[in-house]
Amino acid sequence: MRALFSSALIWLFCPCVLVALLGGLLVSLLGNFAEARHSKHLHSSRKTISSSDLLIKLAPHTLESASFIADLGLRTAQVQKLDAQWIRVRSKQALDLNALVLRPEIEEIQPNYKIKLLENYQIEDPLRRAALARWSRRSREMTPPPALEKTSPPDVTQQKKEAFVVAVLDTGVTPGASPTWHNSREIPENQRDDDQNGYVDDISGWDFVAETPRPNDLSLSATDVLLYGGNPGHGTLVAHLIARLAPDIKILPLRLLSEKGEGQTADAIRAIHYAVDNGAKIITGLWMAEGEDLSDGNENKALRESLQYAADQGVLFVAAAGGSQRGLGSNNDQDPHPFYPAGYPHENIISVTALDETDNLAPFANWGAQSVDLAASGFSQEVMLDILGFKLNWEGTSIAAAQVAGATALYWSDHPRLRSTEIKAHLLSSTQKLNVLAGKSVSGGKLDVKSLLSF
Ligand SMILES: [Ca+2]
Ligand SMILES: [Ca+2]
Repeated sequence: MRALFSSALIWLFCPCVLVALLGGLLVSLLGNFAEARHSKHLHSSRKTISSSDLLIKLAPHTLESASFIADLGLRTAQVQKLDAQWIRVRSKQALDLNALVLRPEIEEIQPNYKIKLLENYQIEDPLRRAALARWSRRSREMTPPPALEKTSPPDVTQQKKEAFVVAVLDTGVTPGASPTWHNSREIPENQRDDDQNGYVDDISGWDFVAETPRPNDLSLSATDVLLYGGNPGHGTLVAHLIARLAPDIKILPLRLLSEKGEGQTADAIRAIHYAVDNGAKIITGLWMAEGEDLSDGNENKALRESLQYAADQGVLFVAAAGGSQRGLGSNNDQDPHPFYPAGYPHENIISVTALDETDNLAPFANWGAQSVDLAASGFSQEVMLDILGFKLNWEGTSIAAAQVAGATALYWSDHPRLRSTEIKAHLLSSTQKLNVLAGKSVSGGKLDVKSLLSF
């Protein structure tokens, strides 16, 4: 028995020594790396420092130099341009970060942080889940319907409204679920990038997950949907809600979340730039991004800079404040514990939380006197995905945020000369003040569409 115990102790002890040795080695490596960081504004997570999927910000005018990449010793690396300065570098070989960070051409390095859907809905009824699976299979092959021929030419006001674009950065949108943006500079299905924007045949948005011109809202396999619910059309629902409030505007679907509701910072950056560069005035981003942890010195600077790009171009970014970050019934004040992008200080971000049917804060909803702008209903009986052939009740801050995006689009398309800062100010000023939101949001009120439209 004693021998058995000793033997067990040895087996326990050996791995401990090994772990300690490896840990020491890791700490030493990280220590060297941390020293380099101080001199180069390196933004990296200690947990993911060994990541071979990195976002690198190059000094201006470095990007065109292909020899620079070869010079780094990244011959087997995949390099993808994200914007004017940021690139994504994926490598199967270990990257010598200490060498990279010393290069004068490199301004920043960070991991390609994950993003994920805030609220992934579950459908309890197996019959409805089966219907969803059938719909998902159809959605996979669907192409957008051709633009409808109108019997009479639209008047000037109507044309202006139809030119107003809201980009839905989400799980995709099922074709036909909402009026869809059309890229008139691109010829479909000729395998050419006619408008030279970097995307081939992108006539109605882009799927950044699968790299195809069909940003359709997909679900998991039929089995997964039946067993687990899968993605029950989050992006389609968001587009549907926006179009219900603003039926004349156009939805630009950009799929950056997979059917599991997961994505990455690199695609968020590309999608934000795509939306801004193709004329979207409002972007919805109802997901959360990893990487911001100031206590650990981590920053998702790449995402922040793309949101600043949108701000500089006068584009609003509607974000869901999220919920249940620390569990139901707990303190959901996100001022001291913000999550992102809703919690960023950018002036163009509108952070929305959810109310229940009785105009109380929904029990799951986050709030924040400085970080949450306003509230809207997150428990709508009217909200349903009727394209599925049955009614669904949904809840969450995504629903609230989608309604704010729709109302803002309706108002802004009526007042196209107003700047984004004015639109946001009018939105917040026109809210219906509620005691439950006093001290828990910037405006202290809930979305009031009628009041906003008469502002
Ligand atoms: Ca193109
Ligand atoms: Ca083409």
